[in-house]
Amino acid sequence: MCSIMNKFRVFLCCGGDVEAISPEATRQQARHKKSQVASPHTGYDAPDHPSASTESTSQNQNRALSLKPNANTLNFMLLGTAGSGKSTIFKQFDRMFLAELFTNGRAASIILIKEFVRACFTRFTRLLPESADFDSEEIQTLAYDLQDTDKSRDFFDNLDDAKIDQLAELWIVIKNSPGIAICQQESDFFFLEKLQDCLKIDYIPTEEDYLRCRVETMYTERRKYDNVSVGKQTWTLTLTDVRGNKDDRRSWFATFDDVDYFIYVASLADYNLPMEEDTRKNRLSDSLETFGDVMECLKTLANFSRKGVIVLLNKEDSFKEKISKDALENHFQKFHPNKPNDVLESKMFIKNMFVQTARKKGIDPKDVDFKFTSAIDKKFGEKIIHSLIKNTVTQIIKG
Ligand SMILES: Nc1nc2c(ncn2[C@@H]2O[C@H](COP(=O)(O)OP(=O)(O)OP(=O)(O)O)[C@@H](O)[C@H]2O)c(=O)[nH]1
Ligand SMILES: [Mg+2]
Repeated sequence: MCSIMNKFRVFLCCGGDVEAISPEATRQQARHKKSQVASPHTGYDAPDHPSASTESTSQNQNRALSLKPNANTLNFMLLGTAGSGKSTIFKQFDRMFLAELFTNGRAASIILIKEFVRACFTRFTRLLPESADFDSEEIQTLAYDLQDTDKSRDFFDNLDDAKIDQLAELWIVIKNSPGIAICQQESDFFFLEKLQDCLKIDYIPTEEDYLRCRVETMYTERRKYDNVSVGKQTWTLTLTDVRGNKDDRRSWFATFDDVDYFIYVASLADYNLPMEEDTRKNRLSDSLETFGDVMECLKTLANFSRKGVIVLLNKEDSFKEKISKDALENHFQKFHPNKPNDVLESKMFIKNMFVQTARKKGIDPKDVDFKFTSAIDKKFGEKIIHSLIKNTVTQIIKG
């Protein structure tokens, strides 16, 4: 019993007393709860032993959060523009506190990944230049057919080994074509590079595959995690995930009053991408503006002093890879680094833009926590979620 408890107990070194957060109780409860994703069950790989040297969130926030007396519920809300990584973080919460749901989601993602690969082919074949170098007429015809959504669906519905090999050949043509690499989004290359595995009939998605699988959120989703032990107390967490598309952002603000902690997710890797909703606009600039709108709204709340805000500067892994090929200074003219293509200088410049945005909106940046993250990281739960919850509870108790 003792060893089981230790397995799931994370000791966080965030300053002050060392406290334990145990998702074990939540897991037990989850086993009895009906899962919200109906799909076949596969064996769940228990997470690694949480490390004793987990990274703490910085202690920027100098405000004490205080909830209603005797409250034991914490409401978190994910905000951020489309594709920034909110739902990936939602999955990471599931992984920690509703493991069975995570496992079911992973199993169900087989079909989503296949559709994702199909959509990538349709998008990329439409971008292929006239000069694309095809090895055969067969592959050229395939490239032409896949541009059409219906034809590509038909092709993917009737896959066999020969067709998968043709796709692999076409993928080589696509990735060697000029201009394609620059407009990729995180998971495109990841899945296309291994399409011969993930289109096979016996494919089982790994945890990373599930975290990398992109499904645009269409409606606000809310999840409740019961019996999350923090220190000696048990808490109920709720987590709200919203749609980041420009058209839906107005709806976010309606429920701000009930939220205790806002998690604003911004993708560092957006610095060189146009928005899908408006291709003339840079995604990172849009995220900064949206963050400004959120700050402005928060400032007007009567109970703002009781709320926490963290900005997760996400996709650090992808950002590091991209910066060496396409410098931030190419896209943000005000950025004059000492060293070209420098990752640290670049990410600090982006962080500073968020800090300045908060300040401009009348929010003291000390009241906002900032953290560089990679939401697909296996240890995201242990590194970020645990310390976020622990810090929140600590502040509430102090308050
Ligand atoms: N490489 C990398 N990919 C990430 C990271 N975080 C998220 N992604 C990927 O980015 C894509 C978009 O992530 P989502 O979580 O669906 O984005 P979202 O914010 O929920 O977007 P909407 O639902 O449209 O509002 C997915 O393919 C994720 O796997 C990260 O830290 N690194
Ligand atoms: Mg989403």
